[in-house]
Amino acid sequence: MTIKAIAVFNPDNPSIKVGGTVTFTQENENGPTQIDVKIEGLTPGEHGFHVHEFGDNTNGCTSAGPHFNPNSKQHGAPTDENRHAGDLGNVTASADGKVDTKLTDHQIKLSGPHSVIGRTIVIHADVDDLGKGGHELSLSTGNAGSRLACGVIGIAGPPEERSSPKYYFRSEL
Ligand SMILES: [Cu+2]
Ligand SMILES: [Zn+2]
Repeated sequence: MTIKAIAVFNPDNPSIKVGGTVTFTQENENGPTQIDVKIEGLTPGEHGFHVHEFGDNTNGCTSAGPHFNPNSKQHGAPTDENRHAGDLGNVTASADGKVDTKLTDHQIKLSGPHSVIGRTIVIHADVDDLGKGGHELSLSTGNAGSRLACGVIGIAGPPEERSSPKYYFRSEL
């Protein structure tokens, strides 16, 4: 049975107008998850992109905690065996600050004990060095800098309910 989940980004700092949506689709229990990423308001270039452990945004994106890491691994690239389950590497923003891309990942699950539903997806200010940068933070966070925006991953409603995607900026609420 196909499971769908969605996260809507809220900027961590209202002066930074980063918004967007991330949709997750897993067609069967043992298969990969498709991740459709649409973000705007970024600086051009690569930005670290991860699932963090907690679906808690009490203190903005900080309360989402560390990278989701149920298997006690080191930080790595999405293609590495030794990686946090939440490590999705980087997404690249175009010259006009937009990301519109699709990822496929085998460690992101929408069911079972390691499901990411109820956790938080985070987009960072800087590039994730994928554990290879030699910085003291490389093996824990990829040294990807501050958390620009984040959204709790929830169960998606029917597509017709969100046929015209809306980005929610705090300044508009
Ligand atoms: Cu992160
Ligand atoms: Zn990580």
